[in-house]
Amino acid sequence: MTDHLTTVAGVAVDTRHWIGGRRVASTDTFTDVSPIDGSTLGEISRGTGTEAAQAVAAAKAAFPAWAATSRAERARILHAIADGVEKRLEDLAVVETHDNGALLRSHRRGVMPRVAHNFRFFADRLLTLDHEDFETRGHTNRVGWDPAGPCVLITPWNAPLMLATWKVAPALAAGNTVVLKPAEWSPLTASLLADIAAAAGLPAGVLNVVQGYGAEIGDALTSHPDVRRISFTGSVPTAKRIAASAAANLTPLSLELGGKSPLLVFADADLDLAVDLAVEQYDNAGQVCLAATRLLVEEPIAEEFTRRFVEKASGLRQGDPRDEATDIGPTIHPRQLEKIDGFVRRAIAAGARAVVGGHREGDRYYAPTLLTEVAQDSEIVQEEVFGPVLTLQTFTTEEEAVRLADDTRFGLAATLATGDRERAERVTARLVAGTVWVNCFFVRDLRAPFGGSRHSGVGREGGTWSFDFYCDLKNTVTAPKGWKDH
Ligand code: TXE
Repeated sequence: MTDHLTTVAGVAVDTRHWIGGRRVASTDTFTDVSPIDGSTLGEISRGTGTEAAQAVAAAKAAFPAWAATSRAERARILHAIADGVEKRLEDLAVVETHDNGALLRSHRRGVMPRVAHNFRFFADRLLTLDHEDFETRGHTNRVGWDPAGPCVLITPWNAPLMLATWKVAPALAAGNTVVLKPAEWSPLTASLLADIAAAAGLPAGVLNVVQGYGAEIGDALTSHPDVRRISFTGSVPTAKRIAASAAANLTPLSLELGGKSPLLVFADADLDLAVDLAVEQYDNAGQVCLAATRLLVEEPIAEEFTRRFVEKASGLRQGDPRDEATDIGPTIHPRQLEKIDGFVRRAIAAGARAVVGGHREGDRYYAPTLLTEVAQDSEIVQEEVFGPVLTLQTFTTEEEAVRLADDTRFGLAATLATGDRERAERVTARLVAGTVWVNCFFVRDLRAPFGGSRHSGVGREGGTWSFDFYCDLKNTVTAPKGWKDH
């Protein structure tokens, strides 16, 4: 053991940056604590402009060779990374749970298998990505994808490795090199990913990982003239800062931001299903950008819906995320708990009623909460809380439901519970949302686009859309004349 290794539940994690195929320490560190019990997980190298510049330089140096590597070889290495993720699945799941407090059983069975799938999917997609040819008066147009160059990928803490690999996998598949900056509250699995990628044979400098506070290292990454793409998942205020910083070089951005998504429950819905969908919104202690935190329920069934919801929500078990029986874990950080509580206190002061919860549970948990009697223009209805806090409003007509659903500055997702197919089509057509789920929630196919409108983001990830973002499209027009062999 050296000073630079920390051990989390028996798993050794290097706390230094990963730059140009080697570990690099900063003189300064920050303390990474576990949301489970506040224990110190490690002293993490705290990067600044120096490490940002080193990492971008390493990504730039590695770019020509990686871009020129055959697609088949790139795909082979991505599959090898997926193999590595699968081999270390338990390590990744355990470390992630200690670092961000989300359920161990979800990490084991859902999240980490999907991390591996992210690499496999984009590796396979790369191999079927073909140029397109058109003919214009005897000239050929050949449209192809050129890798863009070094990419900066900045990720949040709510699903650290999952969201990081949504970006890393397509960026690498497309032939780019990357600098990944994980969130300071959950940096550990990114470090393990660096180990896995190196063991899988990814050349030095193709994937770099730098750690640190956004305010200290972020600008040096996002304003760097050698960076060709920036992909960010996180909050709206940070997205605005990044966009301003990227503007200096007109660096293209992909922004996946927050939401205040609605769940519309119509009187013709399967009520048990609707209640299940509503209670599911407490997953990951509500720290999910897609969460449908605004329940909009048709008046005649509102009372019965609320009764069943309360019954079901009251049965949820909150506690240690390592325990298989736990439904809801802790919030990521005492600061986030404070923020959640502030939202709820202000809502109650403004006249809201807590039908369920409405308070902290000790210093790490927030009780699953449902607030009624909330005004459409109130803070609690308009702003993303990022905690287990739902509001319930009623509507009497489809028209009113659509109006309420769409009346926020976000546009990430919407969920409908209805037994009427025509209604589902009508309502879906009118909603502004990157994803609409009908009688289901959280079903995600990587072939489909994912992203939001308005303040929920810019651009889409997934399928060919990821390649469109991480590549420069080039059209080559070739004449039939001028050839020596003619
Ligand atoms: O996010 P930030 P925070 C929302 C949610 C939450 C709130 C605050 O409402 O309560 O955001 O979370 C990096 N230049 N979401 O403060 O600041 C930072 O280091 C470059 C929704 O943790 O957006 C981290 O890696 N980078 C969201 C990443 O940005 C900067 C998930 C996200 O941090 C930077 C997370 C800068 N100037 C929070 N400043 C979702 N959509 O899922 C910070 N960062």
